[in-house]
Amino acid sequence: MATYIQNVKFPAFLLVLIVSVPLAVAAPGSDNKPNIVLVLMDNFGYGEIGVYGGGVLRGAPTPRIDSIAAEGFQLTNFNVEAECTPSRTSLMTGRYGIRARQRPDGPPRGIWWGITEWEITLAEMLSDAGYATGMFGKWHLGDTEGRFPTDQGFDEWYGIPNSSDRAFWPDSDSWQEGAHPDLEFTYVVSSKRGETPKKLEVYGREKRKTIDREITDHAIDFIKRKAKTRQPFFAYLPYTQTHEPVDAHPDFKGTTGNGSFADVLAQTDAYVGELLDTIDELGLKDNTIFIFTSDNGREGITRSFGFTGPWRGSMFSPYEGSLRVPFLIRWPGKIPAKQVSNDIVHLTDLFPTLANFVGGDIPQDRILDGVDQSDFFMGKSDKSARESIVIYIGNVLFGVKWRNWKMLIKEIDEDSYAIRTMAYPSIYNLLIDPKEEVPEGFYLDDTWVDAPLWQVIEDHLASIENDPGAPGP
Ligand SMILES: [Ca+2]
Ligand SMILES: [Ca+2]
Repeated sequence: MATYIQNVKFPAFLLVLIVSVPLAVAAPGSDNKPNIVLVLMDNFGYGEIGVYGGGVLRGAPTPRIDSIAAEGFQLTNFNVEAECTPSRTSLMTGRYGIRARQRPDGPPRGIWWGITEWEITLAEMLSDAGYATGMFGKWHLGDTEGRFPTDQGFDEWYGIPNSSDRAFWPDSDSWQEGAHPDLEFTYVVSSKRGETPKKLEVYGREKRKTIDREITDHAIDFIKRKAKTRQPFFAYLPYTQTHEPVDAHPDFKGTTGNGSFADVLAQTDAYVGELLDTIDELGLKDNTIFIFTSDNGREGITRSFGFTGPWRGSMFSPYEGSLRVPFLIRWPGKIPAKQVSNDIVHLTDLFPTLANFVGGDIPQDRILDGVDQSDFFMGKSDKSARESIVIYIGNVLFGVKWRNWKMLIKEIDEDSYAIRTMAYPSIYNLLIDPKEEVPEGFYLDDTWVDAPLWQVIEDHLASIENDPGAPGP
């Protein structure tokens, strides 16, 4: 960490654990608890879908995804982490990714990434609250024994353990068999709770075309099976698109006439529509929380075709195009329809918020970074329960957002990915300069923002100092 940061003097006060009293939302008896369907896209920018300025502008209308906004709450300042694994850690644990990987004595490579068994996942919390839990899609939080989804609270899983990067390998002309003992093609796998995942098929470019179709089919089957019981369910769909390679299903390839990305956008909208129709036809609409979001902004690769809307940059950067993604939530009768807010919300907030919606337990023995947004989502408060987030790339702290202000103590060169440590932090007013084009070098009217911005960093670093790190592996 830079000298600049090390010199910060920590305030004497201690961090405050984010612990909330569960709301009495769910009626007694698990059969009255709301079902949860959570769709998580991969490397999917803020600007892809219609209600965020995409859709037809991107060559494919997205009426089904847009309908979630019409029937629910749309956030325009929903923040994630800058890459897959820390972001999925935030979602699953309610803790910033840095907390899962900060232990300095872990193995240097291979094992020490993702989350260890010690972490209490969203699926474990919901499982303990009486939920059936199914995951259909990409995990990317650990691929060794004891760390698969079905070791971490999911009753069943169909999908891929790691990144879709590996879908290139089987089709590569330059693949070298036996190059390293850890190297093997990724397989589509399935497992039940506690089982070793069964390898089904090699995940190559052909499989890439059909896997999101299969994820949808498996999830619909799960939802229909669970609807016959009185047990509430959590269906988690981390789709593999629109991570590269973006390969549309044969049913959609060429259908938009606007290229593979638009075809996949149309495909995704149709699949989300099938999920919504399933919920509605089963009579579960009013008793199901439906969420659509993404793990991080668009791909960083040149010509990868993703779109961040008005925001600068792409994933692996500290800019808004990396951190701000679509977030739509529908729960008819509980969450008011047609709501839009630009207040800051973070992916870590889903854990405590969903825990409060369902009467689940929030861990008391560890630091949670997420805050309970249930009052905000349900219209009982017109303000988000948080005003700030911290920004990391890997283990490096880049800066902070507070209200409409942003401070970067490091910037990144978007061509070379070189990190620049700023002698004077870059300050951006995101309402005046949404694209982060010109740091406010002479913000003489507004130097007061230093105080709240640095306070967020100081509080966060104090909490990290006091955090022993996740035990494991
Ligand atoms: Ca991702
Ligand atoms: Ca666990």
